Amino acid sequence: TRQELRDGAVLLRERALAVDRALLDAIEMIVAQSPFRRMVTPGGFQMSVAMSNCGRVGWVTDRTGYRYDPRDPETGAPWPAMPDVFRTLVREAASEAGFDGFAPEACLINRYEPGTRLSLHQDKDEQNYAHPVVSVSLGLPATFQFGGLKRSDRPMKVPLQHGDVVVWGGPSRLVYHGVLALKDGEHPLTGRQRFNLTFRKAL
Ligand code: MD5
Ligand code: FE
Repeated sequence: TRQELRDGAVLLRERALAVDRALLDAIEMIVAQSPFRRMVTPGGFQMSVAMSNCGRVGWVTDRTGYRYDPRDPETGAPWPAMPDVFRTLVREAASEAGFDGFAPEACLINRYEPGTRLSLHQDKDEQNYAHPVVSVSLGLPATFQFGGLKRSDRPMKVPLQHGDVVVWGGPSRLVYHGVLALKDGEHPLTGRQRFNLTFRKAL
């Protein structure tokens, strides 16, 4: 099912279900090379979400700021390549939401455990906001918050479940968003975890 959450934000419920195991296997391969780690924000806070990346560049934060980096700062090596199963799913989903030819070079992999949250923010570290951001949810359900272009706009709550894909484009590309503290639970494929893949054209 295809549901427009607001102008430019399209929720494709369970769109990734047919390839869920392939996506999770690929995550396992990636984090064997570039392990999950909790990064530090420029303000000095350690994030509760653990992150890794694949693709030509990866999103990182440390005391010096946010950036896209071609190398994993923890290992010094390039990030693992973006698997074809990621590339194909995301290209198709973006197309279904009205963005043909979406070819992201960055995939941020977020890992949430019970209690982990992502506070309200905008994604502003990319060069060109004409490209959408595509996100894929796997494992435990989460409550996603998304508001408006001002932090003070009251956010609306959207439950995101295993296999859901969201395409954030057009007027939704720069809206404030976050994830509420993950509720404890058990998912047959991921246990007590939620993974989110966030695909962006960074360059
Ligand atoms: C997550 N990750 O569930 C989310 C999914 C992040 C992040 O927010 O920055 O790693 S991506 C959600 C997103 C991206 C761009 C725009 C909007 C939402 N939006 O307009 O609401 O781990
Ligand atoms: Fe974000």
